[in-house]
Amino acid sequence: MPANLPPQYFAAEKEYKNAKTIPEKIAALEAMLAIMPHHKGTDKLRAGLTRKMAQLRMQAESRSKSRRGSLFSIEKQGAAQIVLVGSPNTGKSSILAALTNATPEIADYPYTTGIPNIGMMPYEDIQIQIVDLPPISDDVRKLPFYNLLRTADALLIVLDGSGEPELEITLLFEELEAGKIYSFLKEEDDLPFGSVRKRMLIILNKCDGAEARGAMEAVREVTGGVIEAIAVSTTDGTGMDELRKRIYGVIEVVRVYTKIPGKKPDMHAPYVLPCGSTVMDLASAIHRDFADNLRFARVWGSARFDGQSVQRDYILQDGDVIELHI
Ligand SMILES: Nc1nc2c(ncn2[C@@H]2O[C@H](COP(=O)(O)OP(=O)(O)OP(=O)(O)O)[C@@H](O)[C@H]2O)c(=O)[nH]1
Ligand SMILES: [Mg+2]
Repeated sequence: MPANLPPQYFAAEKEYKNAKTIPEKIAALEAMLAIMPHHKGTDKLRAGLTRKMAQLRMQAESRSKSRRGSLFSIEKQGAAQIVLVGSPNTGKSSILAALTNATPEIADYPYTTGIPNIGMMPYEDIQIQIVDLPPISDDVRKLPFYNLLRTADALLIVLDGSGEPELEITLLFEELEAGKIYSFLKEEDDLPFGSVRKRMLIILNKCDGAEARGAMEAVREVTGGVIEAIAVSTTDGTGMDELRKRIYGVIEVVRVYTKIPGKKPDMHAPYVLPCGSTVMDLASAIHRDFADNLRFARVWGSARFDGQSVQRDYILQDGDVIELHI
């Protein structure tokens, strides 16, 4: 029986063939399995891919064990790499599954996730990489993916809103701080040498029952409201659309579109730059020649009038259309 596979499957297969690391291979296989239609013609193929995935997972696990404490890295893709962090069973994998195409294992017992799962979250015209990690229940320096926590663009702190989220977050901060990873709660001068400060968003999950009443206030008592928090439920979908927006907000980027003089702008593939980037930063991101020879730019969007000429130090806003003149 023919498999009748859609074109997206072959795109994912190409990604699998080009993948250099085990996590990338696993991500591509996950995508292939997710896209593959369910019928008799695909049974054999599905079984083969599932077997391959199990082998890769075992390889990854034994590698991360033998390299305990060494660097475990996942190549950044898309506009930003953000990681889901939290105690066991809080719903990290459920959140990854709700936001992306990934199909991580989800179960009602703790320590379900053994190695990171990766997914891409589409947001309007960009993609954000989300990494679901095994749970944290100890000093993060002991974890094989410790480095990932330090290099990620932001941390999504997942708490169980139906449990004791204020306790969870207090412990989690202690565990992160043991690895010199801080939020923006503490004053600048207090931090020890080698510390990193991470943008964070608190996700109060499982807010679908009466147990979650009062959870938000309890968490705010710990954070003083300095770290943004959102109540969601992956079970009934509460807050999930808002969550996507907040995740875009926490990575603090702007999307800018470029246009060639006399032509229409390319509104499909924005350049994604950190908030506060200038026209010059955009030019450098495009090509050195642009940066070296930039005279001025014209801006549609944030400028006072459309097509206004601006200097190199003009600060770009989300959605701006820019025409560079060299
Ligand atoms: N009531 C309720 N249950 C949820 C929600 N989200 C996840 N769960 C359940 O919580 C359990 C744990 O979910 P996972 O997504 O596996 O949690 P995790 O944080 O990835 O767990 P570990 O990998 O073990 O750390 C599962 O039984 C889920 O069905 C939610 O919004 N509401
Ligand atoms: Mg999990």
